[in-house]
Amino acid sequence: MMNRTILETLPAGVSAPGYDPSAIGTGIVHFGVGNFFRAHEAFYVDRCLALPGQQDWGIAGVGLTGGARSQEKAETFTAQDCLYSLTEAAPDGTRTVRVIGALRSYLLAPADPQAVLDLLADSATRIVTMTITEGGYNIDETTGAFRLDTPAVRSDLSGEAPPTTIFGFVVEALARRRAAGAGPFTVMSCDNLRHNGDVARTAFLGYAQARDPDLAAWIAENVTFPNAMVDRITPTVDAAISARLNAASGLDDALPLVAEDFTQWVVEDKFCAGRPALEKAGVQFVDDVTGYEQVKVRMLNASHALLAFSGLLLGYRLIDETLRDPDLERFVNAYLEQDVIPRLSTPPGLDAQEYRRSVLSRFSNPAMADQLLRIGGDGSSKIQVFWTETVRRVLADGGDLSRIAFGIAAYLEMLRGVDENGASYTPFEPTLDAAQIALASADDLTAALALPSFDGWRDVQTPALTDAIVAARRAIRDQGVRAALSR
Ligand code: CS2
Repeated sequence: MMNRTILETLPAGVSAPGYDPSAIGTGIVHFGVGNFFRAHEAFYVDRCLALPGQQDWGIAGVGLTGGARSQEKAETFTAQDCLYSLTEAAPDGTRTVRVIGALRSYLLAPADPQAVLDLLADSATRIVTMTITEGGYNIDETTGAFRLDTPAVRSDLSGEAPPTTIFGFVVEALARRRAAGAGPFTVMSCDNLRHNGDVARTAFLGYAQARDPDLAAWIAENVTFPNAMVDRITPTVDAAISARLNAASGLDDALPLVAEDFTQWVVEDKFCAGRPALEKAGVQFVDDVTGYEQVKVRMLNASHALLAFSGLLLGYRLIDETLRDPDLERFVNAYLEQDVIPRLSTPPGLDAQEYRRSVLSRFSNPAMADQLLRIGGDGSSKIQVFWTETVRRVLADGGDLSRIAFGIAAYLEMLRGVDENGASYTPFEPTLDAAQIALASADDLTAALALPSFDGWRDVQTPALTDAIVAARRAIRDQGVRAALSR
């Protein structure tokens, strides 16, 4: 395993952090240390840390889930002094490898909740960031409110034991900071949500309100929740990919990462307790991210999901394969050009057609081997976030429902876990239970429309949309995906 001692003698072609990682302070606490965070936020902060006067902005990572695998992950991070290599892969096959040193420590919350609270309460912590997935904000999609009735939230609210949810940790830490006069920190979501900062605000204030209305008022007054658009495709790294990355870099890294060479972070400049000089590291600061996130979520993420669901059914496993299939390529272009783009308000200077071409070319990057099971995973949460606005708009203006219906049908047929060649795979659906997933296999093709996946437009759902979904499912089952696609 690699650690700090190898920084002096890195293999040729691997860049070291432009600073001494052991001399960096911690100014940011991040919840959810997944691959995307490591290739995105940590990558930008790593660039900042190399600039003069920026050495207080190292990141402490926090894992919220317990269990043996999380324990092992925490031990590996610690054994590597939280260093890891990032390979950036361009479509033409060019690769660069750098060691990222921005992550300064890694804490496992279930193992030591007090250490996490102490860190958050420390006035050196000035920003709390998170990648907790689209479904992680505990929002009821039909009412838009924070759900107080889940067992974990109820237990955290009871205050009988140390917190287990991010809401419990952050709000308890803010209570301590308020009592100690330590001031607020910024709370920043790095998930792919519409108005991710506003969603985070709803969630944390919803929790705080149930705990203590005075505290909630203080948070509303003092804590900022910037909205941000985040973008960098970062595949899952399995043992085989890890071995290939290490063979190419010459490192012995237990946590290697690969990401596309493209990266973007557009952020509202609302940081109540200071921030690193991210604008010098390639981050765009804007007054309003709405247009950027609309384009990102409705074009990139939505078409990603569409290709993942239908590609899995056709027997593909990687996203670049789906775009080499002329039927899928035609279909996703039609979806973007006819269903999405006409209903977007793009930010000034952003050309939607150009964005479409760029997104599809990024998906086609063969150097990435990005997995459809990753992209299509947690589909139930993603559909609500990525498709809802487009579905609502098409329903409202009476547009053609056929492509949307096909996408929903492909999602439900995909949930059955068997492709058209009879090969099985396991869809990853953390928010659905087995009985819900089983609805996708019912003979009654409307039964699965009760899934929460479709809550985002339940109030405007029409019989015409239901009929079109049922017809598309019937066509997929009877004639196959390809025939259903060209209907
Ligand atoms: C993907 C994203 O999993 C998904 O839903 O669409 O992870 C995508 O790769 C990133 O948002 C790219 O920025």
